[in-house]
Amino acid sequence: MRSSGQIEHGAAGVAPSGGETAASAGPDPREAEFQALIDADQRIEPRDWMPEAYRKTLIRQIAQHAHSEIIGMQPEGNWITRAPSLRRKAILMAKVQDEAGHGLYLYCAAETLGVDRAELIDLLHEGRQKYSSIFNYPTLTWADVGAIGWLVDGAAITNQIPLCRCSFGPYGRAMVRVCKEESFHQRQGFELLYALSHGTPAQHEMAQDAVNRWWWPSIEMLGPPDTESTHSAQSMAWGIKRFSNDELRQRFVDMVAPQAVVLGLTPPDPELRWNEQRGHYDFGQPDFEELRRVVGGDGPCNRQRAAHHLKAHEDGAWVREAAAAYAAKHAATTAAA
Ligand code: BYC
Repeated sequence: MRSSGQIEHGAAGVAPSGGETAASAGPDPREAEFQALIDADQRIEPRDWMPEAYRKTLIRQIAQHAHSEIIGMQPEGNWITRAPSLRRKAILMAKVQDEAGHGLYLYCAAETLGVDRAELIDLLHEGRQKYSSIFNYPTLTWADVGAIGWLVDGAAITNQIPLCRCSFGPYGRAMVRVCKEESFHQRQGFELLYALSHGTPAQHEMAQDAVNRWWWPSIEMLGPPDTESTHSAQSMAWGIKRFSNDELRQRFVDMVAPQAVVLGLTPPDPELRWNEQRGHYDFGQPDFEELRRVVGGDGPCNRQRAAHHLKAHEDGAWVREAAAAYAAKHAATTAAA
């Protein structure tokens, strides 16, 4: 495994972008140019100068996002061989494949910041980078595939649509396509749950049980409350995040609460009700202690997800080696010609 300490402590393998110019007195004038671009809502591109902390924040968030897409293939992948019809199987395979694609765009976006995908994957395996808490819950029944589409993809879209306007160009542009696909994913989850909810009593019960289990983790996946969010203020000042975790949580609840009525399913929150005065839904207090536990590695499936990813990575080593050998051979042939 390669050493990855550089990413956490310095400019992993790229020319320094100059945030901390050695021994120079006074503020770096490039800092003012960078800030002027941010203030004018312009995009920062990979070759532009950027403060080191901005670069590190983006690497942290984009890598975590990429890892989430890839680890997120596991809970749903679990149901591909057991989908109840050929149509459902084809849809689920396409969805899981889309998630692999999202992971790849995101690793590419991170690489424009001068890190290497292999380094990021090593950091994930060493537990030094995170992935979304939501993928540490098990998929116990077929209805969970619907609940993931409706709620998890719903929360993901709520978070990701504003990321299309992220100040860092490659991340924002990757999000445009990701959001189009996620929105399709959410609809398939809704349609799946609708069919179950309006099917036999046993199917309805299965759909309700899935919603009971996925409702709160989906609300929690939008991050800790604003009072405890360490990165929000700085990320918002930099135009990386456009809304705080709690603002996005409210948007998400406002979107899914009326959809639950159409589905004929009851969210497991006795405090969920429309508040005419606020123009929003009121909802109960999420269990942020549980979020902390799951993020800290103690969710129902953390160990299983990490072990499976590591095994798949090791099993695939020969593919990476073969591709590298082919590329080297091809480069040698081209150079000789
Ligand atoms: N899980 O200061 P905060 C998908 C961490 S995949 C784990 O608020 P920030 C899909 C946070 O990293 C969708 N960790 O942080 C795929 C930080 O720790 P570090 C995934 C979490 O970054 C397959 C600490 O808590 N989406 O759609 O300002 C199938 C303090 O938090 C979580 C993204 O990744 C969590 N839930 O805000 C289906 C979107 N929440 O890093 C669907 C991009 C917080 O200091 N990411 N933490 O050690 C973001 O928008 C932001 O990173 C977050 C957190 C809103 C998640």
